[in-house]
Amino acid sequence: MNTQVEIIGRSSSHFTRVATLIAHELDVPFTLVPVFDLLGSDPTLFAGNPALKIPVLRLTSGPSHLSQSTLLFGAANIARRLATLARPDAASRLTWLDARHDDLAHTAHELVAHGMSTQVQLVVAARHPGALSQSDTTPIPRDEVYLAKLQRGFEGTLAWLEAHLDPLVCALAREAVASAPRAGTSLTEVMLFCLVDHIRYRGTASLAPYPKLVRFAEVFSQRPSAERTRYRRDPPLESA
Ligand SMILES: N[C@@H](CCC(=O)N[C@@H](CS)C(=O)NCC(=O)O)C(=O)O
Repeated sequence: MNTQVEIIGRSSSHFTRVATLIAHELDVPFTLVPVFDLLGSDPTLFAGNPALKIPVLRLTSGPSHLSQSTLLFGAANIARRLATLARPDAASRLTWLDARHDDLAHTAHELVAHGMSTQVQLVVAARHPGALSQSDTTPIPRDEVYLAKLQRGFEGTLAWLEAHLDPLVCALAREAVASAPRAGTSLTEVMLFCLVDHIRYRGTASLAPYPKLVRFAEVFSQRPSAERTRYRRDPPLESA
């Protein structure tokens, strides 16, 4: 492959981990370019993402004097693009939802994506109390009311995923037994793993009510791609 692949993000971010874990699953070599300041409001801090979010995928190709870069924003978007760069045998390890119509799997995917976004808000709220009420463009209720609803919706989402985990994994794996380890995986399972493991890492909610999700994450964490992307702080860049 003569395309240089960079993932701009951070090793403690669950959305970034979806992208990096999938790059490992797909055997696509990449460089992680760490972002240290998530509170900045200059898009250049986020590799040009106007939404001021990570991860961003930067693909650079061509000889150095003529090289051209393409940017892609968003973990799921990045995952799909990485699949186009993978060898066919590696690409087939990952399955996507659109290939079939399974109502349970689509609803679960929506809730996993919602849970991931809520987790971002809960982490921000925990670190910067008052941050959620400071928007001058969107009328947001007082912190406590907003946070209580956020937390309630988060717990409801996790409870739903706990209750539907077995049929969900069977549907995604197209197999009858949910617990059997398998070679491939799906975007939905990668996202669910990154979410549950991030809740453990950040302590945003108790995982005690969700033993099936915990077990799912334990089994998933044995995949080499999961081991290689464990949550951690990125070391500061060496100054030149
Ligand atoms: N829609 C984006 C969401 C990404 C996202 O929320 N990333 C978090 C890090 S896990 C972020 O950029 N947080 C900084 C902020 O929200 O200010 C995606 O799918 O990748």
